[in-house]
Amino acid sequence: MLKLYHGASSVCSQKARLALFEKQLEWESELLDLPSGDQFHPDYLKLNPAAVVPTLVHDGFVLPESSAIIHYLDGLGDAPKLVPDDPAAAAVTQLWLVRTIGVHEAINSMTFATAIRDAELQRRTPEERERWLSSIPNPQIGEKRRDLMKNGPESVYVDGALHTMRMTLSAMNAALEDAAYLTGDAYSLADTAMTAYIDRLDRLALDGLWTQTGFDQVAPWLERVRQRPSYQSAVVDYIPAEMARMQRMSGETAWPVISKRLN
Ligand SMILES: N[C@@H](CCC(=O)N[C@@H](CS)C(=O)NCC(=O)O)C(=O)O
Repeated sequence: MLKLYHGASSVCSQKARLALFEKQLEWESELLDLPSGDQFHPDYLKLNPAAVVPTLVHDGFVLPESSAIIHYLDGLGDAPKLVPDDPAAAAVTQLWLVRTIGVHEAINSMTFATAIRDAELQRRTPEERERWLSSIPNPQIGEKRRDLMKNGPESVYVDGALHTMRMTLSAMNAALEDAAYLTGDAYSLADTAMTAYIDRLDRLALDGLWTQTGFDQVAPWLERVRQRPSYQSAVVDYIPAEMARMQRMSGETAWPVISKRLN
């Protein structure tokens, strides 16, 4: 049996769920409440010592890392393979999976600088916030979040994220100039890997990162991948309307500052 430990609105959980639905696999859900700290429960830390989601468990085999998970899932079940047969297209698919590690960091920065910051500033006092930040096991991550909480869209981490996203969106745009999907005319695991990240930016009303920068192929691609049934089941069904509204509002407020930082 496949069991996925995941978070409702976490992008890398969405990515793993997209693969489960694309592959039409049966799976059991273990939903963690990340804002409440379920990821630090000692039982979960045995599966994922980094205290992050997602983690896949398949008949006792434990696999963290969303890109490794979706690659593994592609080898299961009877649905058509999402990694292309052609060796070059397969290698390009692999390249997109590797790229998503850096993309994840960028999306994490953009989300913490906007929607999560707004929510945290409302729900914790400065003392509670400091206790939360100091309890983060990896001090580098704690430092990054402290800066994002303090400076929001003016954080230096937003500059880093914008740099990563510019390179990523440029590579996407180039790939999509003469193909419907990232590795050609057929949907592949590269599209599964990238959907949740671009979708998050759009939900944060940061679509100006491609609509105002000449990366014209990105919006139609996002529309295409959103038309797939997997998008409704893996992403939309897990995002409460109020959260969707807050994400958009936070991003809209931050966009004037963020857009000035594009160069
Ligand atoms: N590279 C990892 C990133 C995992 C990750 O950072 N997950 C986030 C959610 S998208 C998380 O669990 N955050 C909880 C926390 O930071 O406390 C992957 O893609 O699986």
